[in-house]
Amino acid sequence: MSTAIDTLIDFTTDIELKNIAQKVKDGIRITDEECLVLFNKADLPFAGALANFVREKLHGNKTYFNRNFHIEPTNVCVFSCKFCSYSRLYAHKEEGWELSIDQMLDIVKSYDGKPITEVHIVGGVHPKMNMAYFIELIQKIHAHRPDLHVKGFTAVELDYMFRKAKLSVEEGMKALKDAGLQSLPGGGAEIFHEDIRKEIAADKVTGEGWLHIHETAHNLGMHSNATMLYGHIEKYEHRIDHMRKLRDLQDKTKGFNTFIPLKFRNSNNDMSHVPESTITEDMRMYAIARIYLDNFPHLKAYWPMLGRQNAQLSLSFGVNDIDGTIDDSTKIYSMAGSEEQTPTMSTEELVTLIKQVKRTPIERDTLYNEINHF
Ligand code: V47
Ligand code: SF4
Repeated sequence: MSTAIDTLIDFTTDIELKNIAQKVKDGIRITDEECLVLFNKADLPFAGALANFVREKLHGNKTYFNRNFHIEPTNVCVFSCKFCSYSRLYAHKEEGWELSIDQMLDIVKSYDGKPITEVHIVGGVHPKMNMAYFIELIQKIHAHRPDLHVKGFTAVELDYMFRKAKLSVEEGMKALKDAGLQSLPGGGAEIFHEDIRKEIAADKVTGEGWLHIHETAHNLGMHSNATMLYGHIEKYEHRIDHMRKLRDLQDKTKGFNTFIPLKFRNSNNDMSHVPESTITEDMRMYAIARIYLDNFPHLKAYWPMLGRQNAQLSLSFGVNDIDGTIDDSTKIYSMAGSEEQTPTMSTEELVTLIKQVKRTPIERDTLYNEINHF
């Protein structure tokens, strides 16, 4: 019986695209050159059909979400990424916020009795918040609620913490793991390629440094995510370079759970003159990532940044995870101009959103163990 992908192959006249579709059907990894062909030539229906084939081969209709909240310890930051709408430079720290350990524990306690499975800790890089401070925070969260998975700290925060504590990456990561840190979020990756990184995020951890931190975490048995900030001044070649470095590391460690493309939002930052990508380009980005990153189990659309309707749309373009309930606990995207100014969704809303597009909602924990089918 002829399937949708056979029909796609039959009706594609461009020989390069036809060969790529055949490879995807046969489960053969595509090369960087072929990925560039996709970016340059594949229209949305073509890229989407291939990505959907991969997505359904891996997950069928299953679409994951989790029940989580964020803690953002501070928006004061020693770094000065040009795309960041959120941070207040350390020099102007009185304009920002800083939470004490007790205030953060109060946030955790406000979820007592609620079926939340994950706390995601991420924020600016405040020099006062050092290793000892975060070890105490993690230990106290863990002691109060041992069942809560602590996913925390971008490689940017970790790199700064470890250097300040004069610890190697391995020593630092081991100390945080011993305190109760269970996995790393994917932030801080931006674009690894030096030509772009030096323009948009000149003073923080390098691409190599980011990858080394994640590799070290993986070698200690921890899992992590990876992001890519796209749709600004980078070219397709830089996106491919970024994804290749992730694919190579994943071949070595198998420690990444999820790839999360993050659409650049242009409000209230030093790159406000750079136009945002179109929704067609966003969906092509998801689709091509799903096709290229054949060793990443999951592809996430982060709805607080993309908006809930676009996140719903992405479920037809390779995405199988839409993050979590969030509970209005993050400011990063509302400050950057997202439509979602107070991001929160109840479990019922997430379930409805997924069911409306005929996918099957599944609540997961951070490591993608299935908790509830709806
Ligand atoms: O690294 C900052 C991004 C990231 C803007 O691992 C911006 O599950 C767009 O990584 N436009 C931090 N993006 C958030 C993050 C994340 C979020 C959700 C889930 C996970 C996960 C990780 O936010 C930063 C940066 O790439 N960001 N400013 C902006 N103007
Ligand atoms: Fe600081 Fe992160 Fe903003 Fe860069 S993106 S300025 S590291 S908070």
